[in-house]
Amino acid sequence: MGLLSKDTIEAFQRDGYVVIDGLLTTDELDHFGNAVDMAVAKRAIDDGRSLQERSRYEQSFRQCINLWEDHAQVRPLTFHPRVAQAAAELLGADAVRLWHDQALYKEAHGRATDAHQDYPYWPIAETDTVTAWIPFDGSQLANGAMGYMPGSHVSGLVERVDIFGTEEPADLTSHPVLKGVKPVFVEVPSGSVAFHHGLTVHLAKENTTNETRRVHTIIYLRDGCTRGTSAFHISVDRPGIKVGDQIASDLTPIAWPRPGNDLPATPTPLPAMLANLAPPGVLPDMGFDVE
Ligand SMILES: O=C(O)CCC(=O)C(=O)O
Repeated sequence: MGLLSKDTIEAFQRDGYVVIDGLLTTDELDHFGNAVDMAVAKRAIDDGRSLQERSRYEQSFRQCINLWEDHAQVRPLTFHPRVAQAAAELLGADAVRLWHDQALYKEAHGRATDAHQDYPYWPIAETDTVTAWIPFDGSQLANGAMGYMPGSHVSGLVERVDIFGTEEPADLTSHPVLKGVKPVFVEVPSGSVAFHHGLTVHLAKENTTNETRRVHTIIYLRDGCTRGTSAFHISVDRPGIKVGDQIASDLTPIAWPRPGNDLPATPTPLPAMLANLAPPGVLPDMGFDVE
């Protein structure tokens, strides 16, 4: 049986984003919020840098990828059946796989997130991807609310913006293809989940408050998607998926539907050669311990 209304699915197809209320209970937010807090703190333990000492990109948020791997308490959130079912229905997919999860903790006075599309960062041939953005305390304009450019996912724009470098990137919101479109900043109530398509141009405000904006995100792709290019990405290079092959491995398991809502097994550990690709804490630890 479907979870989402026709209106919700149509809004996503039209705008490239939608906020869905009531996907998580208050108990789940408390429980998973604590689990992700602990996981992020553990990943950050060896990073003594102040916000100012971090890179421009890192000043926007502390990013911890694939917490589901090394933190068993986070796994039921990353594979939350209702959130994953909603993602599948938005994509019109019979099944979705996980691309990866990531906590995006925008710390007090963290910088704005530069406008970008996600899909150009991923070597996936098909564009059927969607991100679930879960703020444990809801999100407000003051603490880093997301903004979306409505319809940008069907504008034909596919532009890789380098938001990782030292220079301020070109402002994608002013791209000629998007003339007349303005970002819509959205406050997400607690318990709701904001979804955006991989081609939707999005950005986030700075966090002007003294509290961290605590967000966990889950990126899904339609089951059956294939690797499009040889551009490096951990989600396909780690399991050795070749260009043209279906993206299917223990690192990108089916998120929905799962028989009996079981949880996927821990994937094959990260090879040592890939462990130091990212700043401290971004990727799962080598020889991690699942609690
Ligand atoms: O949370 C943010 O500030 C940015 C989120 C984002 O870019 C994403 O989830 O794709």
